[in-house]
Amino acid sequence: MSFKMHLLTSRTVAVILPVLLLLGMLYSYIWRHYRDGIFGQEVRPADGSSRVDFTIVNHWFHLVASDYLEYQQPSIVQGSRTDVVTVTPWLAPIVWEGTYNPELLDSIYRPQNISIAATVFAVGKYTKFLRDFLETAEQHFFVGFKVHVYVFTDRPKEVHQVKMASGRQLFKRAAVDSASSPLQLTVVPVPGSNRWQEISARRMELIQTLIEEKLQNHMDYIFCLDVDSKFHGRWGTESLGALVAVIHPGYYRDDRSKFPYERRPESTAYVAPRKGDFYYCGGAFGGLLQEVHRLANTCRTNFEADAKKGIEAAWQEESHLNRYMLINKPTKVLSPEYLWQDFKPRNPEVRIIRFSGVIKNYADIRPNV
Ligand code: UD2
Repeated sequence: MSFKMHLLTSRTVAVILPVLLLLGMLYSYIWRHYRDGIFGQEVRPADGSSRVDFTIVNHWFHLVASDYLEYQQPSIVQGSRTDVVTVTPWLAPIVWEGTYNPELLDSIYRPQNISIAATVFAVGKYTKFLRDFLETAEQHFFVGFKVHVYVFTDRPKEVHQVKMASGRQLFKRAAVDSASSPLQLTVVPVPGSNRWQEISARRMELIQTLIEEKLQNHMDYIFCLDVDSKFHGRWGTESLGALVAVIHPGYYRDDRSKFPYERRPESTAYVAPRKGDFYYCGGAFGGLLQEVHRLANTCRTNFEADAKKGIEAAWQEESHLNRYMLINKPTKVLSPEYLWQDFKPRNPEVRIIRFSGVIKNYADIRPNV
């Protein structure tokens, strides 16, 4: 190569290299802004590791109402419910009938095309509750929205019988609302157990795995529900929030000293005597995928740490959930309308029962007593 040629090549390299570098920096800057705008900021785990956990989609928190919808003027001086408390001390709404406008809420969430996963466990004889659970979910649970129910069971054949008996592969909601989409159903096979406590407690681990392996990037929200229950009224967009807890119907008028928290300090679920907000149900909770994943992961880890010490919390995963929610406050709290118990007479402040546990004979259905 001649000296001139050599000079030309080194000059070209000297010019092209910085230009390429600049272009690279510009590209990464633009991409980062574009990605954050669309997907939100990356959420890094609390332990400071570099593993990317989940992404938060900002537009979910941006509430866009239709310009054409007319509805009753909300009052700023007169609450629609004065007989109950409708906000927590950390300013999360407590949802009671009469505190929200369902049409307004649906009109905000429908254009977002959100999807909701629901998990339900039917292990052993609990499969007998599935038909009523699914059929009533079809009528009342997020009608008009994309809902996918995941049934965890050791008896998949019995779930298929429920599906066949309903006369269709998918549960259709046409009878309720012609605009609504069908309820999708997936059966997840799980092993059985000789102990009901283990079945109940193992749910957190399976929910965590489901989110990681199947739901991430496909669904927006998740609700985890007890199968021995039926829907009787609307459960819809008013229940959406980042972390959603349901107040247990059995203790909501009691002093917190009576809450059945885990009281042994050796347990990771321990709650001290003068602590506690509300006692929440293990039978219904939910929220955004990443929030429920964090909850399930923590409860499962704490449950395992206890097991190593030979401790099982007083109410299994419900105790761990209550401990978790005491520290990680729910952003939306659902009143006991969202999980009542059929054997309990309805109190006057409960104007509607939306979801309720059926009366069951524990000795008949549990593998152990
Ligand atoms: C309460 C809670 C429940 C759980 C439990 C403590 C409510 C309304 N219920 O209900 O969520 O926290 O206390 O462990 O808050 N299951 C089976 N097969 C079994 C046993 C249980 O599939 O053999 C599943 C099933 O989905 C059932 C759930 O576990 O709905 C909870 O079990 P449960 O209903 O027997 O517990 P229960 O009524 O004491």
